[in-house]
Amino acid sequence: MKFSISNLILLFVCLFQWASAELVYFSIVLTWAQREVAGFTRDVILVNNSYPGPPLKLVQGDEVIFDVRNECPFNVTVHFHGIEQQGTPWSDGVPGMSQRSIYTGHSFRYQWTAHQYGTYFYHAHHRGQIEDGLYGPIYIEPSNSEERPFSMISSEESQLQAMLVAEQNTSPVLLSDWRLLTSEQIWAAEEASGLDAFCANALLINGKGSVSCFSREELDALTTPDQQAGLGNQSLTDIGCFPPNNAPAEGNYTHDYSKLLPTMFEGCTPSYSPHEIFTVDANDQYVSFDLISSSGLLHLIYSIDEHDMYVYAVDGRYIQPVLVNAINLPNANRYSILVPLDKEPGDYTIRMVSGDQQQILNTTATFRYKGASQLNRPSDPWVTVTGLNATAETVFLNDTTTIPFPVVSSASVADETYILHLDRYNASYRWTLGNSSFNLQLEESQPLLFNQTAIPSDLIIRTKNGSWVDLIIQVDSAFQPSHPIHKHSNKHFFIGQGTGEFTWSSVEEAMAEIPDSFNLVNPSLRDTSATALSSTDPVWMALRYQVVNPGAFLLHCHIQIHQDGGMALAILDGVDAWPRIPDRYRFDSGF
Ligand SMILES: *[C@@H]1O[C@H](CO)[C@@H](O)[C@H](O)[C@H]1NC(C)=O
Ligand SMILES: *[C@@H]1O[C@H](CO)[C@@H](O)[C@H](O)[C@H]1NC(C)=O
Ligand SMILES: *[C@@H]1O[C@H](CO)[C@@H](O)[C@H](O)[C@H]1NC(C)=O
Ligand SMILES: *[C@@H]1O[C@H](CO)[C@@H](O)[C@H](O)[C@H]1NC(C)=O
Ligand SMILES: *[C@@H]1O[C@H](CO)[C@@H](O)[C@H](O)[C@H]1NC(C)=O
Ligand SMILES: *[C@@H]1O[C@H](CO)[C@@H](O)[C@H](O)[C@H]1NC(C)=O
Ligand SMILES: *[C@@H]1O[C@H](CO)[C@@H](O)[C@H](O)[C@H]1NC(C)=O
Ligand SMILES: *[C@@H]1O[C@H](CO)[C@@H](O)[C@H](O)[C@H]1NC(C)=O
Ligand SMILES: *[C@@H]1O[C@H](CO)[C@@H](O)[C@H](O)[C@H]1NC(C)=O
Ligand SMILES: *[C@@H]1O[C@H](CO)[C@@H](O)[C@H](O)[C@H]1NC(C)=O
Ligand SMILES: *[C@@H]1O[C@H](CO)[C@@H](O)[C@H](O)[C@H]1NC(C)=O
Ligand SMILES: [Cu+2]
Repeated sequence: MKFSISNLILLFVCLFQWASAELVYFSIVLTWAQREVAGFTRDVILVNNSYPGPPLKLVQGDEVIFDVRNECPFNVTVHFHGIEQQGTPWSDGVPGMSQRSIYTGHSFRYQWTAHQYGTYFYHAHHRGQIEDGLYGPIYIEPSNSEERPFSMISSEESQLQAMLVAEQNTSPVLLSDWRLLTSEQIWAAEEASGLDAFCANALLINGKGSVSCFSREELDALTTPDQQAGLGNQSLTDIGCFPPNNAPAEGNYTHDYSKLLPTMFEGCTPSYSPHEIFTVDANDQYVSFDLISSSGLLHLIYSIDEHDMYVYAVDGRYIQPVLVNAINLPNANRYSILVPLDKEPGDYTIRMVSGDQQQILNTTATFRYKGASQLNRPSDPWVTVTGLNATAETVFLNDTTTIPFPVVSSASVADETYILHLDRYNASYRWTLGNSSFNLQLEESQPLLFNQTAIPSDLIIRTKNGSWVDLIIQVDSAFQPSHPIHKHSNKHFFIGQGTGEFTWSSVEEAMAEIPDSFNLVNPSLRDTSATALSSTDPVWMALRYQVVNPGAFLLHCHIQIHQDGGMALAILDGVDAWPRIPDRYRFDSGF
């Protein structure tokens, strides 16, 4: 048999593809440099000279080597949000937990296997650096053996085919908020003033957006009744935010307002930067996007004027598809959507607005049908600039009721229960998640993976391998935002929630009295679950997971200033089956 050159090239390409499906190298260089974002220049963490970072694309089953070289004038680490790190707890990227932080001029090699499929993202996990722009998408193409949920949308063959093709061509959309100050400026001002800096300056879609300033009259007219209830006789600041001297929002602590910096709570200057344009082809019938919230502060409500969205995956896992018009994304959650391209061809506005009560903030992008001329009218919004329904028909995703596809069952009874109190701690900007507040300095202590007693014991819970664990997150005080609580390593079930104090000692006991507050039949499966807003009463939520991956993993709020302020807890999963750490990870923080 004789090989032609083209046959040889084909053979080479096949071998190369086979080889690259096994082991993927991805290396990034982090630098700290001035960039214009949202129309304003500030220092930003660049990933290979870009903000946001480049996407990492994998196929389920791939092994990844992810090298980080730190050229920033400060320590960094990189975490892979939602990646379970099964068997590789040393690659989770959390300083003081799984590694020492990477200092200037050093590199670190993360290595893990993509056992899961779907949408994730990598992001900074050292101090507040996620708010300095260190994040990028991760997409893991599902293997063919994973059943798709699309037949629940349509049973028609041509439709199914169009949805499969749309999924193959899916693209990530990074949604975020943005501040004009760096994370260290914000943290220093919080420590000096005693205040929780809960206002952003702009919202961004794929790193693009502008700052809009509403007039006093516009702001007063937009202020919602719920906001007015919290404001009393005060008004929103010129950046649409609650003022720093608002008692309900900041709690009853002493403050030094003279230590605030301009733009933290007020000081609006408009900018006019290009926004993102998504071009779609009506011939495709559907387009798929993977929405990723890399927001540091605000929940984000996302909608495409006049269009429906089928949400078909959440946090990197298929769900029974749900038809909605708007999604309120808690920080760090991901939603994959299929959008039917069945509207009059033209330009439609994509609207993203703050989903949090403390601030009115918005941005836009364009959803453009390829080859079409402009609509001869503005497109009709589903959602108002304050995050309310703009029509009687608008359907919001109900985040707590998404059903995994296929349904996965959780144990009916847990082996271990931890009731974790989430509250302020001695200052507006300090927080607890458990009995104590996790001091930010502890990030520089010996990693718990190597030394289980490196930090105070009231910041640690210890679980047994194989155990089913219930985490009851009890938000103790009223007037709290929704807290997106993220558990590192494997996913958890969101099994219940309620108002008031969780007065029982276990879910089993609570279920005997309030069964309707729980769902053990087809609960949502997540890596980040948000507590309900608590305007007037305390609230609680119950999360259940099985310990399958021994290691030191953080549980924390994904509102970055809350994590900085101590809303975090170390979980030593599987202390009875602790892993043997490879020497290269144990003894060195770099190579
Ligand atoms: C980032 O830059 C480095 C050094 O220039 C290069 O080797 C690497 O391939 C780049 N990574 C990506 C993801 O583009
Ligand atoms: C930076 O990281 C090194 C190595 O982990 C650590 O010794 C040092 O304390 C860190 N420095 C700061 C300022 O966090
Ligand atoms: C606003 O209300 C507070 C008490 O709720 C009161 O102390 C203060 O004087 C009021 N300020 C104005 C300007 O009315
Ligand atoms: C605020 O705290 C002070 C000191 O602890 C206390 O005297 C005061 O009653 C508190 N005020 C409110 C409104 O809770
Ligand atoms: C925010 O919404 C207002 C009112 O709809 C609009 O005029 C403004 O352009 C929007 N801002 C951005 C940055 O899109
Ligand atoms: C928003 O929804 C509520 C409740 O369904 C409805 O009463 C209201 O009319 C809607 N708002 C608009 C602007 O249609
Ligand atoms: C979501 O669904 C749950 C369960 O049906 C319900 O209790 C809750 O009120 C819904 N939430 C919203 C915001 O509609
Ligand atoms: C926080 O406040 C509590 C009770 O008021 C007090 O016992 C504790 O010492 C304070 N902790 C710190 C770190 O200030
Ligand atoms: C573990 O950390 C504790 C607390 O810092 C320290 O006393 C102990 O010496 C450390 N153990 C090892 C083996 O380094
Ligand atoms: C918090 O304190 C309670 C009561 O002392 C204790 O049972 C529980 O284990 C503590 N939790 C943590 C995380 O230390
Ligand atoms: C931990 O428990 C899981 C689930 O029972 C099991 O599959 C795994 O082998 C255990 N790991 C170790 C190291 O014992
Ligand atoms: Cu929080």
